Amino acid sequence: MNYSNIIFEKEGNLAIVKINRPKALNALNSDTLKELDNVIDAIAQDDEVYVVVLTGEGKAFVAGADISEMKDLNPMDGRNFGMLGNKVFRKLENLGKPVIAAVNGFALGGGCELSMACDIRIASNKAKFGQPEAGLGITPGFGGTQRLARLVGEGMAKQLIYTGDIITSEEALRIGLVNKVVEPEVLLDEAKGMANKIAKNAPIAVKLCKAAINKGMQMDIDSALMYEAEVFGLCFSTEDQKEGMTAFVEKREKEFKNR
Ligand code: DAK
Repeated sequence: MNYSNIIFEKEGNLAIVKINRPKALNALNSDTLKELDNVIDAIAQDDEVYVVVLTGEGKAFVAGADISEMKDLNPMDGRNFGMLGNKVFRKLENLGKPVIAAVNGFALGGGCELSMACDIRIASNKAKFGQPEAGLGITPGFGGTQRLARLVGEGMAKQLIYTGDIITSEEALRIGLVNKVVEPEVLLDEAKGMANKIAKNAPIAVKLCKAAINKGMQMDIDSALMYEAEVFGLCFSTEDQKEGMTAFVEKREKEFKNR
């Protein structure tokens, strides 16, 4: 597929995906959501890609769902738009590879929600976060009420969603919405550095860690620990487990093969 609204590049074992509608502050219209859907499928099937970095072109990460497109939707089109977005965000969240959001600027509404569907958020000190939907007469629709509450707690999520306040990346760091804040010039290198560090570990183990955390967070503790034991056991069916432990015992560098 040729992309018009995103840029997709591969660097070694990393995939770099950039939302590329800078004139509209990378607002997510349905064409962009469809391209994202397609690129996530392509990345899922690409055994060379171990980690994904997601960022935005220009001064925004993503300034939300596209208000000009949503404004005149009838209820059925609104439902279809919402279902498309939810499908894409969930696919990203469940992708069997870690996704790091490098949040370069505005991450508002659907943009904040997109960053929260990623595993890790690194933000520029120029980034701004918020869920301003209530001021537009709608509720967050791409998982904001759920993922924000899970990340920062119910009280803080309610404060941000009810007021629509836009917060700085420093405040986002303080409340646990982002993992790290860096200068804008080093944002992408910082995200790629972390991605490459992850990519050096056994990809299947990392994938199972993601599944254990994501699924376990939705379970009671006993079921979650049982699930952890299952994926732990599964690791012993991989060549990379043998390689990792043998290399340790033989005091040599390990060479993982994603098998
Ligand atoms: N949609 C469409 N265009 C947008 C946009 C957006 N969300 N955000 C910015 N733009 C466009 C502006 O219209 C402007 O276009 P031109 O006038 O140049 O043609 C261009 O980007 C530059 O924006 P500004 O001139 O406004 O730039 P400033 O630096 O002055 O202001 C800003 C930046 C980010 C503070 C401002 O643009 C802004 O407030 N933008 C809107 C932010 C926002 O409210 N975001 C939340 C959108 S609502 C659902 C699913 C999803 C959702 C809801 C339901 N269901 C499943 C039911 C999601 C909703 C949202 O995300």
